[in-house]
Amino acid sequence: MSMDSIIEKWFSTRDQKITWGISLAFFIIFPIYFANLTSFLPDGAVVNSGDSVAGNWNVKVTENIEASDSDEVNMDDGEIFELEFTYDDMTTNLAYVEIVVKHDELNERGPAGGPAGQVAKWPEQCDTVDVAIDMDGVNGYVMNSSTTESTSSNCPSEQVLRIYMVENYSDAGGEMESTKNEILAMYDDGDQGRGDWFGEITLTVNTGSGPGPSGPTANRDNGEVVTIEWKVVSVEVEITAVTDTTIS
Ligand SMILES: [Ca+2]
Ligand SMILES: [Ca+2]
Repeated sequence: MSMDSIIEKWFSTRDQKITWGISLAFFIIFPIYFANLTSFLPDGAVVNSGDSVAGNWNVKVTENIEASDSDEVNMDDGEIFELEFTYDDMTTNLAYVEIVVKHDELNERGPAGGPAGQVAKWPEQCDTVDVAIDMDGVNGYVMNSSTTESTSSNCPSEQVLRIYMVENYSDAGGEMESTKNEILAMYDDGDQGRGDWFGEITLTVNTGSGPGPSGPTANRDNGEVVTIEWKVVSVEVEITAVTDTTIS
């Protein structure tokens, strides 16, 4: 088949000419489109290919409190305070849930009076507060970096429990050498942390006393004031190119 007859075979009719014209247009347009793919996408869009731009990016991390509450509870010895809340919003990107439990020793004192009229005052003993968060009603969290149980030691006591939804979470941000998509993935909550949160805060009173068994001469302590705070914290990430960036 000669070249003339090939041309005649493929370009003879009007339809064939149109088909070739369209094909040629795509040959020209597609390389331009793929070379500039990221610029056609909205901010934060995910490109599922290896073509994402790698380089140096400034990463700014902003935390927002999505829900929170606090209670100051007058607890008796052995009393259990039940902490309960529900968080279901899927539109946020959760970093962590933080639970803070605080107490001091406010009400322990020695017995009034005595044989010589003096007040026996033994050293005070800090009460114990145990915190246990039950994660059964929540749809997932990062187990290896989260704290779901805690016990107080000295007074004043502040126990901070954080339950993370993002692996290796840090709010530091700064300059990162990566692709935009990898940076966004680093702060993704994987839809975890939603559901019914439940915790138990238990007070155990400890009372100071002199040597030997504690009796009427021991200190008195009928409970403690315990403050319980919780907050659901989301994270927003702003990624901007560093000037003098190297595109690899
Ligand atoms: Ca005490
Ligand atoms: Ca007390």
